[in-house]
Amino acid sequence: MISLLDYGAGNVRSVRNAIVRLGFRLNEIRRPEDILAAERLIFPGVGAFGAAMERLHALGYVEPLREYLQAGRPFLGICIGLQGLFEASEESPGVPGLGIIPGTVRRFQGPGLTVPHMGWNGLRQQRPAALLDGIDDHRFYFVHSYHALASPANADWVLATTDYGDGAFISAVQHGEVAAVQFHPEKSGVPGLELLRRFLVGETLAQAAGPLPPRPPTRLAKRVIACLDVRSNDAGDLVVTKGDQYDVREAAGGAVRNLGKPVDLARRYYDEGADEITFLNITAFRDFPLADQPMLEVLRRTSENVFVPLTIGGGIRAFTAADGTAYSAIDVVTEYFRSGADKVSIGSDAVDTVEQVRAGGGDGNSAIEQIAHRYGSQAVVISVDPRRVYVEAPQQTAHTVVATANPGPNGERWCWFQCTVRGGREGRDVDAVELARTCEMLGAGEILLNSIDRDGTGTGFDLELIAAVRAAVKIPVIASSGAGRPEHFSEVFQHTGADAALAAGIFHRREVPIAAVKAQLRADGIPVRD
Ligand code: 1PR
Repeated sequence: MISLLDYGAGNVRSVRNAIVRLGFRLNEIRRPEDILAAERLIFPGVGAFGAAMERLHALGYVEPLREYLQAGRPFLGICIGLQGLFEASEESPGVPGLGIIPGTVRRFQGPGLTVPHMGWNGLRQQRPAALLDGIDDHRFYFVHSYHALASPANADWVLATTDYGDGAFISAVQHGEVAAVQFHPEKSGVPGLELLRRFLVGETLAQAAGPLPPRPPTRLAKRVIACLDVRSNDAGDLVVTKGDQYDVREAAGGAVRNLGKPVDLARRYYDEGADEITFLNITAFRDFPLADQPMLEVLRRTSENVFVPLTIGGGIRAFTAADGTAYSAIDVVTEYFRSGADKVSIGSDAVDTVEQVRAGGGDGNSAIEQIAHRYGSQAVVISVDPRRVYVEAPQQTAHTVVATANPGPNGERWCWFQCTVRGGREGRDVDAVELARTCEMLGAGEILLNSIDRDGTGTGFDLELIAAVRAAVKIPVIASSGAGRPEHFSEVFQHTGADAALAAGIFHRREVPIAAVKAQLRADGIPVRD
């Protein structure tokens, strides 16, 4: 019997799904005494260090948890579940951790370093241990802004380190039956599930083999993301569709293009090696998203079988339903997280928020701020839908302009990138650079950067747009729109510093397999997850 310490702070559905998929039954910890009664305990921390510790205190869990850990009983911490074992964290000064491992958790920093550390990175196993032996040469999925450092005082705990920025941080610890990992095994595909299985069956103790050979530094992989634009077709069925420059109908006024069933396609992309899967509910701006039960069902069914990160976007904002009931953006995303999402993406509402902030009307209560506060910045993606606006000279606009190698219709050599809302239907007086910067300041954790000009064209990503936004923020940027060939992915990584690249049409139509994209990246020396 496996006990799950769900202290109600976020999405632990993925951990649950992975455990159930591995054939185990789950026991929920509901009272402090359940902790000491547990046989094997999993602590999947989410959110911020301070919030997690405060919650554990409020629930009366801290003392029994310490007792359980000090007795060396079977334990697996995940992410904040690792950080909480330390004495303190810079994330929440003054809030003590469980104090089982000596050391303070620090924030990543460094010139030009993208934070959070998000994506697939490797491990340098420090000593033999059945938990990792033989799977330590795979990459695992990380998402965190804070990290623990190895020191002489905690040397006997360190099982693996991972390189990021200028140094290495602790990515796995183990002491007897107590283990914890900074990455998310439940989101790390087959090797992640294997690690979980080993913990669940009790195959975790160190083997008697000799010391391991030194490992080369690890590298964060560039992510390849499959995107499913989802909406109801004219018959009312939820389908994956795909537009050309955001027009998803076959011909003017024709039927909505139908490229497959969302759950089946997501499963296919997981099997084919997608590093993440994104669902965009593209017409959710019209209706209240929580009324869209089929979409929630898609998420639930996908998360049962897909063990890489899932993002969902569309319609995330505060909403007043027809009966007058007011829902906050938190109500909407809580339902998405409960249904299996790991991240949510906000489009139109982010543009409204940036306009308000610019006008001095930011009240600290935007959807971005609320969600980042409650679920952590890493869970908040901003989906940007920009369109080029050409100008003859930079002085013609107050927006951030770029000199373009693709001149406008009248030979204009400059352009800015105008944000739109409602699926490109309405342009606003906000540019993509300002949007990205302001949303980062408000707490967003990642930018999904589309391009209406390039969407569905297969002519390659808009490198000028992506480079401009990438240079403006420290959070990860996902390049999107226009991929037509594997070479386009290498190009976007080499020329813009994007952290991930997303495509839709070429994958849906089976024109380019994900494996071909990764083979190209590998051939060009760009790190990818196998
Ligand atoms: O504004 O918060 O309700 O969110 C709506 C979301 O739906 C936004 O993320 C917006 O990007 C998306 N969306 C709205 N209308 C469309 C449309 O196509 N008519 N899709 C739409 C955006 C763009 C990409 C696409 C890439 C790659 N789709 O996500 O997948 O361009 O395509 P390609 O590889 O085929 O070129 P809100």
